Amino acid sequence: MENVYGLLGFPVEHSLSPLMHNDAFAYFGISARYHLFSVKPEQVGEAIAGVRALGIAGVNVTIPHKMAVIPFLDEVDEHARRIGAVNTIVNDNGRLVGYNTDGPGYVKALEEEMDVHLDGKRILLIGAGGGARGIYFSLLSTAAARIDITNRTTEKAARLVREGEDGRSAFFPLAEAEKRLAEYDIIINTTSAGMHPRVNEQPLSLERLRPGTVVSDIIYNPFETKWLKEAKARGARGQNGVGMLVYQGALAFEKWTGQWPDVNRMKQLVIDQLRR
Ligand code: SKM
Repeated sequence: MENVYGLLGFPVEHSLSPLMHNDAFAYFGISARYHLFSVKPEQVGEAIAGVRALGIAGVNVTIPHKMAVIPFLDEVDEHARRIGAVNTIVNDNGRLVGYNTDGPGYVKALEEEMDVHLDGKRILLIGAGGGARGIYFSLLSTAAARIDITNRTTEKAARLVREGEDGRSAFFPLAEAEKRLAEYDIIINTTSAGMHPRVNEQPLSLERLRPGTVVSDIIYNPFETKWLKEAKARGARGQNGVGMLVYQGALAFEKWTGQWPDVNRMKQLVIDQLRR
């Protein structure tokens, strides 16, 4: 019988996950299909009960349900619990286990796509929302030298630094981070500034950017934000959000099937679709 996988979210229509996963299932000759499930916020519990009742083999979870699904699961792994968000559920013979592959996917994409070794690196993270949390806690498990956070408002970012309980992190207001920009080897935007339709906004001024710095933006719509273009024009090595999307999917695929998919193939499919 064909295994069913899918994405729970609201909205979900825009998702590129079916493209990546269905191609990978076909590639490995796995009899399975990945579907989109539009789930209203008030029906998250029923949706998870549906996953159980129908024996759905695994799901991804996207905005706005990543926190809301947690109470309905049988187990949540430590990393996902720390982040407070689940994006991947494995149905292990009726036991629903939650994971978060967003942060680990981001870090893997940074290391593999950009050929970056994080040991001893000084990193600046912009933003303190859901995306930042996953990336921050994943970076804490690397040997990076500094993982500082800047954000438009203080409260959430300062809380994240406190939660991290790690001597390698500090919070800086935006203006201060802009002044210190040349101190960083890697600068990561996790905010939605620059994302469609806010395409003219930028998360932080790049005036003091040091050429050769890795500048990474988790946005992939537009394919390259104005900010990322400017960073490249100033001599940075730029990375857009396609890598994170692909690697979080690859890690989920591996949890479901035990197989590591061809990430370059997944990436090409996504790029072709986005460039259409
Ligand atoms: O965490 C991922 C999720 O697994 C899939 C997704 C998508 O298909 O748009 C986006 C992210 O939230």
